[in-house]
Amino acid sequence: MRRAVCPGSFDPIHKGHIEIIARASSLFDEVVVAVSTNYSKRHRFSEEERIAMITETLTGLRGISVLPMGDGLLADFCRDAGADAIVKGLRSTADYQYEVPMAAMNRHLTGVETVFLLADNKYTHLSSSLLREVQALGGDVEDYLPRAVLNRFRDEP
Ligand code: COD
Repeated sequence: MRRAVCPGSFDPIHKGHIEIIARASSLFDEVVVAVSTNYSKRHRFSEEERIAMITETLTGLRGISVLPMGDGLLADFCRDAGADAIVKGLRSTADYQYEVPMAAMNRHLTGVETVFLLADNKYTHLSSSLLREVQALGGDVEDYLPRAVLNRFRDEP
């Protein structure tokens, strides 16, 4: 049984995230979506809301669980979850340069490997912060966000 962890703050989850998690689920038997929360930062959505939106969105994908990671080390979370790998999406060379030291450090800390999947061309320009900004200023973000997130934005604009 091979288990992967897909980590992120997912504030909120968008179609770039979903595409990477779906591809991870076709490569691994189990995928744990680890929802990180920086307690010194104000997130747009609470940890509970982010977990609820991710769970609702990923219903139907095989072998997925969604767990809070808090603000601890990802390597510790992976060890406790019995993960064989971390799966992350790469959008650009900037992502690559940012991610490589973290992958090396995570491997040093607990031996966990990081597997990088190239982001789909349709979604390389997406980030949660950009989508939050466009939505807050009245732009149309329907193409990029799952229904569960669009409903929350409508309920609490
Ligand atoms: N297309 C494809 N994939 C994407 C896209 C996109 N458009 N946008 C994001 N992704 C992928 C990336 O792989 C990203 O890592 C993941 O989705 C989650 O995205 P975000 O934006 O929610 O993630 P971040 O940057 O908020 O979260 C970063 C972590 C929580 C993974 C990181 O900070 C972390 O590991 N924190 C734990 C503390 C720790 O262990 N620190 C030491 C590290 S060595």
